[in-house]
Amino acid sequence: MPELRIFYDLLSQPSRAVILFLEMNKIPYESVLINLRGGEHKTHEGLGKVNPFRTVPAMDDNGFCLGESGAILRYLVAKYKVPDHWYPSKLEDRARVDECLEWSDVNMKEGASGYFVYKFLGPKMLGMPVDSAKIEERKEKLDKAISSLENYFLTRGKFIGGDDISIADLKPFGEITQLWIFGVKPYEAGSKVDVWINNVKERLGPHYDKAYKVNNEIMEQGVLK
Ligand SMILES: N[C@@H](CCC(=O)N[C@@H](CS)C(=O)NCC(=O)O)C(=O)O
Repeated sequence: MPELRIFYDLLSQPSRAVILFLEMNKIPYESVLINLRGGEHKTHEGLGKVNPFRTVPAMDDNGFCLGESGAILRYLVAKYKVPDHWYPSKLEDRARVDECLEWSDVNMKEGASGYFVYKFLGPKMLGMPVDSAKIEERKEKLDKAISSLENYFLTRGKFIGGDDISIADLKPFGEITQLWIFGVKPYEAGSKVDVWINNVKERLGPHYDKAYKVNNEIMEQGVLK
């Protein structure tokens, strides 16, 4: 049994980032599935011990417990000595990756996740009332974040960190593709964001299908339409 245990739900964008990284780098781990829609994160005893904030993803590496996908990804990079493109050792290149990760956690998350929750998940699955002002506010943030990707973060190469995939691609990719569940592609066809999304998807290969299994099932059921 691997020493590394990962608590996750594939419906969670940051969980998918960690799972995709582990799968891409063939790092053995034990899966601990936490059913967010069933509210399991609130009650699961193991998750509470590993992450007092009770969010996923969370990690228990032989007793060393950690939350926050960005911290988990950086920890895994250092521990498993993965190919350099994932988190470049060159100072400036690494700083670019960090810049995007920090930016995405606030800006892309507020926009994409916020829009996802206020427009779809909340009203359609969680019984939340429709709040038009919030929907509008989050859509504006989403549009601004997409524009920042288009005009800043995607101006240096095929991927955010340059010519190959890095952990900086995984986070915003997960946020934007979450919106596909209800048929929204918040970027123009043929734009840099569109091309980058396809590049990341292609680079992830068969791991993409595995990580998006739950999203694709929900999409096929049409429950969020
Ligand atoms: N910044 C955190 C976000 C973690 C997070 O909020 N995860 C969500 C699922 S996407 C969650 O567990 N929500 C449960 C809750 O907030 O109670 C990360 O990147 O790991």
